[in-house]
Amino acid sequence: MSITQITIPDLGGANDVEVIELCVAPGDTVAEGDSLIVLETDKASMEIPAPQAGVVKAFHVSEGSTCNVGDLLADMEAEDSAAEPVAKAAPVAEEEPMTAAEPAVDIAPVVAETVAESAPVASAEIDMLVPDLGGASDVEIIELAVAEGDEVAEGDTIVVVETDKASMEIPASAAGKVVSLKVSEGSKVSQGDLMAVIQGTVSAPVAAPVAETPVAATENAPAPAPTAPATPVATPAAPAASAGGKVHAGPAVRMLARELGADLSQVTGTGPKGRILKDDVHAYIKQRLAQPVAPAASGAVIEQPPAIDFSQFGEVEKVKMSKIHKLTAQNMTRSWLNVPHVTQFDHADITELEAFRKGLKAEAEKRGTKVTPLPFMLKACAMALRKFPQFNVSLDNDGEHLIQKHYVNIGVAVDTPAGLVVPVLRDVDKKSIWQLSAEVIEMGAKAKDKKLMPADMQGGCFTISSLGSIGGTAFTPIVNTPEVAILGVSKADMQPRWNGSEFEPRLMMPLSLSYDHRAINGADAARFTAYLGKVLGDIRHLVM
Ligand code: CAO
Repeated sequence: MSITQITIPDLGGANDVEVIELCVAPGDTVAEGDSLIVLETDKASMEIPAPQAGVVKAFHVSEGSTCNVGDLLADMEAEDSAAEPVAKAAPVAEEEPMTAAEPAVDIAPVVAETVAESAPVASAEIDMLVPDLGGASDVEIIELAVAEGDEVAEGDTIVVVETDKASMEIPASAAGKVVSLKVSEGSKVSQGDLMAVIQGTVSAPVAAPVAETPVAATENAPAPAPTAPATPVATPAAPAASAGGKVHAGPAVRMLARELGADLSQVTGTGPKGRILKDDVHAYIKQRLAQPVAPAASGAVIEQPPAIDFSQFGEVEKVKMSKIHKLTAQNMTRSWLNVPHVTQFDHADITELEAFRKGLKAEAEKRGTKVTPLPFMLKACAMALRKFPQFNVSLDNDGEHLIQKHYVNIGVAVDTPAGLVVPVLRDVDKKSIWQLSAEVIEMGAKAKDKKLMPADMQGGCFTISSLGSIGGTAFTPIVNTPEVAILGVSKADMQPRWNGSEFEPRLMMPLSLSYDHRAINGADAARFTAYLGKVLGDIRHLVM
């Protein structure tokens, strides 16, 4: 195994160039052409690629340090130690390595010499022309950094263009107001094309290109380095970071963002001067994945259906949605879009339960209350949540953990004129049927009188949505996230059931258990509803 010492290549004459990013760590395996570090002068940033495949053993530079041509950059162990050791790396754009023997690319737009010759002139409309793009033509505009009407400072990026070798920010050479933009994202431009018209005080009529990565020389072609426009320019090239909060990222980072679908304007840069690093893009994507998906109503997730003027079909009226209605719509959409739902259907034979419940009527009246099947459902679900703790979890946002709850709070969906609300009953497993009956009545009344406090609707582990007093044979409730399951209860109905020798009438209550298939599997769901059927079928189990 041979160790190759990689040195800093010719930096186009620049000295004391700052290392702004180490792209790999010691121990990392890199392919030939992978970026090792990113350097930044006051005019351009450049990535120094590995001249060969291998393992990075050590760096001799660190972030924030400065370096010059010939300085030791890193030690690398060649992947194939028999291969000819490469002594020097050359600065390249993206993927096209330049041999050390070739003349160095002049990475900086040559503009400074002309500065003194230009004097500011009075307010005027200035045509911002596309400067020399290092010989490249028909270059794609990948980003418009300003909009018409924007005030720009001198040096602010107007557009970002990208060749197959480098991306460049083209800055404004003067401060002023963007009167009109003459290009759009995706359009192709060449030197001399009109980009924009700026109204302002200026000293020269063209912009200077700022190379984010020097355009590389190739074996056969001279380096198409961005050079000074033919006409004199007033200002030295701006640093790659543009003022005004514009995106400040190198081409490799831009490419990564495009591959991952990251909007760089949303990414927080942690590099020097707010520069966006690859790690920032990865962190942003990770955070986005962990976030609940934005409601579709915002248009952020799925395309909105087209707006229709219904008045063309008949008389209409626009009715304002209540706050609860809007919140419910958002919550339902979020759950529907995020949760892979499955619904398990079953029946519970509540013939005996109903006989028992009806027998409680006199005592209930004495206590000033009423017992419906719901408190029994609550109690049975609480027992099922204890027996099947995988139903009493929430998925952690990190995508790697479940939050196991050791308390049993159950929400009850209540339909009110103002909308659907879900008050939560606490510690259901520890309460009697009498207590639960009283709480259901109290919570239902509070819900209808709009007296529920936010705390009354928080902390649920599981929800019951009962349509039993209304009708229906089954439905598919939507999981009340961050819970992972919800039980829908439909109207109990007398049905003929085969008891082994004959059909007999039994009161069957339909159960519809919707669950988050990321947390619960189908077999568990079937066991859960079967268990509910067993407990409700013989309520002596409730005291076991
Ligand atoms: N099968 C057959 N009958 C049922 C039943 C079922 N699954 N569930 C309840 N019933 C009966 C009750 O026994 C009661 O009849 P009796 O007076 O003859 O005993 C009648 O239906 C009315 O019950 P209720 O609705 O007053 O009480 P509840 O405990 O079932 O429900 C609450 C409580 C708060 C949910 C209720 O007050 C309510 O608002 N219900 C409306 C339905 C609703 O909003 N559901 C939410 C759906 S939103 O997804």
